Amino acid sequence: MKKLIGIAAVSGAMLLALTGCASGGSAASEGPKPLDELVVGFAQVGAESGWRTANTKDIQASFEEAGIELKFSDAQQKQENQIKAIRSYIQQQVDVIAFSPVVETGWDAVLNEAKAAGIPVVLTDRAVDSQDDSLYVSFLGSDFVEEGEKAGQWVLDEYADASEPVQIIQLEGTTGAAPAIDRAEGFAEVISANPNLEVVASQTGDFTRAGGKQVTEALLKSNPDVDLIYAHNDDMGLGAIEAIEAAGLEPGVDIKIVTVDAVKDGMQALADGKINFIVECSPLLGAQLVDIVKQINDGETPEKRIITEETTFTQEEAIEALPTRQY
Ligand code: GYE
Repeated sequence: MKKLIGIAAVSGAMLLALTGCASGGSAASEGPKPLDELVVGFAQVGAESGWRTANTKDIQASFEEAGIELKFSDAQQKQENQIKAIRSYIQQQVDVIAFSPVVETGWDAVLNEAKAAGIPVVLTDRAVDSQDDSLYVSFLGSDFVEEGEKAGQWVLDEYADASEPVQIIQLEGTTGAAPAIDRAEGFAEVISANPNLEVVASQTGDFTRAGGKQVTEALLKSNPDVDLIYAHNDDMGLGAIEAIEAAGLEPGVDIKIVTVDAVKDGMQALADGKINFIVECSPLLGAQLVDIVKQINDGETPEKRIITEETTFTQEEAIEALPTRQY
């Protein structure tokens, strides 16, 4: 009897091994690699904002802690650089490629190359706009439409009693980037409930402080009666603060400011009364990315969409949260 069970167990194991081979996944058929033999290539967007710096640090620290080698490249906000980095990771036959696509479109060719090479791709933070969702294993990041809706909801509530038009300037993120497209969409959708809320100008500041400052300087001249600035990230809001102060006005009072991210500098400006409301977008994606890489290595299928949990901050809440804020 014992012998029979033994045989059954062996043939069961053989069957498993066979089906493993048949599924064709290289990690699954060869079995998991020891973590210190795994190599992950990460193609980062750039270093455009406080959010990005925090994101890079967190990802690097998480892989270091997990004992997994991380090859890192900074594309300086240029898609061509990211594509080059991904091609070089394919050539180096890394085990997993992860990247945060600077813009949504134009990835199919290089992602097909990764697929043909049998290298799984994980999207972190930003999405691609591709019809073929077999080109990536998982997408880990925020719901940017919801972030825009939360910003819009604050504006809607703040001006609920307004009987006159409220003039809004929008500082957009990088043109074509998922967070710029989605944060504009969610915001527009919510504020459309009150016809008094009017976006009088909308321009990209490329998610940078310098961009936010420059665009605000110019737009304040053409829109001197603006009531509120909605910036797609803290850095552009911080740039807007500089431009508003240089124009002799008081940010947060004469012109209200709503931003997205909640990095330390943004939270400080919120606590100081210069920003009025911040929608959180968490850059701490490292630990979850490590988990996804481990699942792939173990031959498991990670969830296709993993959404980051986030909150919002008023000025009072920022004062409370600042002392323990990690980034
Ligand atoms: O909000 C912004 C950064 O993709 C969510 O990129 C990210 C955005 C973030 O430059 O600060």
